[in-house]
Amino acid sequence: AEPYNHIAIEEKWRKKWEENPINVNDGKKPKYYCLDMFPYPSGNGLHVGHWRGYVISDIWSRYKILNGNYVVHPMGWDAFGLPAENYAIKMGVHPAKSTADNISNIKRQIKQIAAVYDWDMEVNTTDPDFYKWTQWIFVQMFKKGLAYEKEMPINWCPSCKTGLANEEVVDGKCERCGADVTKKNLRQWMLKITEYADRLLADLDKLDWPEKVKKMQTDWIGKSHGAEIDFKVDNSDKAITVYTTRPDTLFGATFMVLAPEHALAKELATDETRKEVEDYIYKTSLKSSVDRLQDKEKTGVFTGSYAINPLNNKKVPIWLSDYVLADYGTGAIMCVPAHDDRDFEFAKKFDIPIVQVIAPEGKEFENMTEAYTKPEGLMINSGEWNNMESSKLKKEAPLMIEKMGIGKATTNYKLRDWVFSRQRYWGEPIPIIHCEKCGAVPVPEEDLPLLLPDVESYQPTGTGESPLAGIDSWVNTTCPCCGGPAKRETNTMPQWAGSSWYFLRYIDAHNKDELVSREKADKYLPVDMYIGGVEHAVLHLLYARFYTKFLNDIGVVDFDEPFKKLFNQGMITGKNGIKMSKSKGNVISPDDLVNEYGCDSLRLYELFVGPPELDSEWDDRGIDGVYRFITKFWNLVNSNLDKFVSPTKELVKIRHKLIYDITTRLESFSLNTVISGFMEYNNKLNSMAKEGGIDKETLETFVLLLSPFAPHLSEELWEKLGHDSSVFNCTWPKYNEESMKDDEKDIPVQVNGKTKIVIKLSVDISKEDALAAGKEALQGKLDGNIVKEIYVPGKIINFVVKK
Ligand code: ANZ
Ligand code: ZN
Repeated sequence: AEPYNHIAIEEKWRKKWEENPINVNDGKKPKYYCLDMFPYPSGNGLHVGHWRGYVISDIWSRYKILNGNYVVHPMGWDAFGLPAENYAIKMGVHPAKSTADNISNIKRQIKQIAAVYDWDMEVNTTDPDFYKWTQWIFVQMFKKGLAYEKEMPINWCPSCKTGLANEEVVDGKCERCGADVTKKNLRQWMLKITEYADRLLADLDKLDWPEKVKKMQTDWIGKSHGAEIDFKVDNSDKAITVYTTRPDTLFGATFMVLAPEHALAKELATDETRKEVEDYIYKTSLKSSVDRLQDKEKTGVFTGSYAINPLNNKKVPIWLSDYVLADYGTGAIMCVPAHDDRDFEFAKKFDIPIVQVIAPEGKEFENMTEAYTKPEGLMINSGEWNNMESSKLKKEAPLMIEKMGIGKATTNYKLRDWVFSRQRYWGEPIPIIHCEKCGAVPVPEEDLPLLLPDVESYQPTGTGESPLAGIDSWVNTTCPCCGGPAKRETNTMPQWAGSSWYFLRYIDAHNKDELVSREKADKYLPVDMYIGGVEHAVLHLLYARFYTKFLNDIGVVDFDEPFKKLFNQGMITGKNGIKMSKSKGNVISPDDLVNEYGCDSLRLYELFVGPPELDSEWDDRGIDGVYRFITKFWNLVNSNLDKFVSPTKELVKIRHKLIYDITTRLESFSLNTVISGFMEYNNKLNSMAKEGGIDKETLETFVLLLSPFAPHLSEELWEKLGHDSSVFNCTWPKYNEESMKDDEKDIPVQVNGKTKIVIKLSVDISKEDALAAGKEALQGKLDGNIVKEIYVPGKIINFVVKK
């Protein structure tokens, strides 16, 4: 028969799909929006790991097309920001040129995947027609008071020479370049994401997302309930307010700790302690956040002052320590060493008394060697609270404290407002004009986009100002309000600005007047399925949810969650699980593989390599296996074209089982087992074809099921099977439970030759399964040990038993 020629076949069908697209919007079909996380056009091009997510989303899109949907499946470029700019600086090429070059190379590579992207929808975040709307959203936020200016110490990456959002600092290091992050006091543009904290938390319930990602967002938002309690400073009219989630332990508070940055820190020092206190404050200010987080040994200094525990009026010493953070809660804590690990460690080191106030199961400890941190047990050493259950008290104490007039019940969030300015060139200019008379004035909407000026020197300055500050002709302007002289804001937006809303623009990418028309938004949004890597769990995915809620509030869209369902694919790694990277020299480019084996083989191998949600190791020989499968199936169809038989009961059964197995595995995203399923059925069908011949319908069904995975091959075989229209015009086949059933027979189950019960068993059942079924049926009626087990297929089961 004719040999499988992937080059000719794939070329042929690319042309045909271009002439006759397979995903047509006839206005009647239900829409299904399947979105990929769009790539940063970095200079290295795509490797086989990038393919994985795109192959998964394409299979899902084609499956939805076969289920009668019009699938919105767009692609674009996330091209502003640090990754693109750092690459440009490294290569010494202007970022505008390097991003354009990278995009054209990556686009060529993405086209090799043969995904059903609609390139009319393509967006590029650096295109002025696009970032006009990124700026417009900022102006709307400014008008609503959600974008505001503030001078504050922010995270600063000394290597990228820019401020960073909290989300961009991972374990104290820059998420981009890995440098240790320091603090820098800078005037910032901030977005008030905290105003949405409760909605961002509560609405996670609506989402069909991996639990892991929901938990990461929940922890990041970090909502906790507790109390703020006021401690008077002894011999002073000052008071210190602490935030605690464990007001039940108030009687056990034997000292207090303030963050060294706390407003009262210096004031509390006495003549004897002043020098030591000031030294400690200064030393802390030099510490990078990594050191502060990772310091094993607790450090601290006694201020010399005392506070009064408001419940028992006992004097407690006030300390400073860097384990208390300045920007969480009130920056001051009451310390309960008996029931908190950090406080325990601190008390041990500085010899501060430890008072147990919770007794688990009434147990009092003689010498505590570690803190008992559970809110479970009876209160002791706690005055009127003695004998109360601590978990109950933990809930009730905030209101009791409020009634006593010593504090109030509060809720706290870990989430901080979003530091939104970058002191970098390659980003959307923030559309604000500073006027001495009128203050910060937004660029009028009709003047948007505010174009990023072309510059020669785009390297970060490190001065805390972006390179734009050096272009006088651009900076100096007139105030849109009063017409007087004014200066432009020179900071740019972070790389997340465009990606926070790009998925809305795809469906109306050429709209000159609106971000997206409301009519189209109502029809095609939100996203039904979002596919991408898990690394964006709290950055992009949180920001996009915030933007969507804001755009919902101002009436641009009528939904408040952008992504109904989320799938995170795992990474493809090199040998021994090492991440693919140019520096490690283990990058595998898809280009050669596509030439040698074809797109269809590579698509199949991307799935066969392992469970799609897990990291999987690339194995060069693995692709040979899928290539063999394809050729074997190709030959099966071709060699039977002129000798189909009529379907037997056996053939019908296997066809329905095939549909069932592939569909259920695909629906549950078990895509690697879909491919192994195809391989097994291919082997079975090959033997059946040799034994009694094979029917046309079974092979047609196989081709149809295979089409989302290996689209070129399937189209070619579909044509050979006598069809003149695309396989993607078909409907996904349905299985029928009745036809899948195996033939059954009555089998007597005997013990020592006497029939005890008769059961129904499939005629194809294995010996083990038959014996297991026999034992289960006999439950309780077997007294003695089985010494022999007999199964005569289709006839009898017999257990020989000895007492
Ligand atoms: C007394 C206490 C007793 C505490 C006890 C815990 C256990 P979450 O759940 O993360 O909100 N805390 C408050 N502000 C802090 C700050 N700025 N830096 C470091 N720690 C701070 O944690 C709240 C708890 O963390 C608070 O409750 C406080 O210690 C500490 F047996 O107060 B707790
Ligand atoms: Zn003005």
